[in-house]
Amino acid sequence: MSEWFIETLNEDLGQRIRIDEVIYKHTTRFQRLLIFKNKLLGKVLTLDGIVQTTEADEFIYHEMLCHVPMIAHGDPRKVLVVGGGDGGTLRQVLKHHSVEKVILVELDSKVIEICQKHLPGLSAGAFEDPRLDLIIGDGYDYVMSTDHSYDIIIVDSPDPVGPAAKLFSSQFYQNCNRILSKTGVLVTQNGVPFVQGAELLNSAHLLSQNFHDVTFYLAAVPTYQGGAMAFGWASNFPELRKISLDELEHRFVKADLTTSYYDPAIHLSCFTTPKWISSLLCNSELQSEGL
Ligand code: AG3
Repeated sequence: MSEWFIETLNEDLGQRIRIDEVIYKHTTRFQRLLIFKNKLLGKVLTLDGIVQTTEADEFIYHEMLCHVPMIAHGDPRKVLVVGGGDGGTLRQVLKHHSVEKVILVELDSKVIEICQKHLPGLSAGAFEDPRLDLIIGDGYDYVMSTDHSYDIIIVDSPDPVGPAAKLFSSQFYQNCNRILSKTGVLVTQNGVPFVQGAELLNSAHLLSQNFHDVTFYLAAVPTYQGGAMAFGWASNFPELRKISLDELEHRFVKADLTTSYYDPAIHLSCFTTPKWISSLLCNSELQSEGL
């Protein structure tokens, strides 16, 4: 009899993944960590019963979370990563030679430790990079209190349940805006719209209250169940979304990135959302105008 991991994100729809071998299981002060092996997915990291990343499809999520804002910016030097203790985001960010400093603020040091040990390919040495300043602490508190400014802020968080919920709040977004450089951009993981429509709407509403240019872009990550995932995009510099394919190609070649999902054509097309998502977002804009 096989043992199955059953995800608990949604009451009405779920996914199960066969546990071929439990690699690590531990409850920290903050959350339940589980790493297991699956034939199709490689090692799977789950937090509090929700798949965070897998060896097989992490590249889609991490490349899209990082390269879309960074290539759009063109010359990102200072980057803030909130969460992302598995190191996947950090590895992609550090691929950009323009980056001088990355601050990564992770709440749970255990995530960093066990991912480096059991999922070493995710960070691939990124935690050793001299451009990194690692802070073990609450990303929310950091954003509320820092005076540094950032070209790119990446929120690589779990879903808005439990300790991560405040990373989806208006106060948090307001302070992200405060510490963002003039041509900077904030990106967030925003769940899977088909199963988490309310979360998307909520973020759209709160982001629009705090930034001039707000939208979402999409990528289908197989183990984030229910269809394409939405990434939040918030800036005060709409030009970042008007970069031509030629220019994107030029920047991509110059950045000399090795990628398996991201390329300039994907960059342009990921901002095209299907009609039902666009209407959802339209409604949320109407709501914020009414405030
Ligand atoms: N953070 C995003 C997990 C999203 C899971 N949510 C979902 N399936 N709706 C993952 C951290 C990877 N660095």
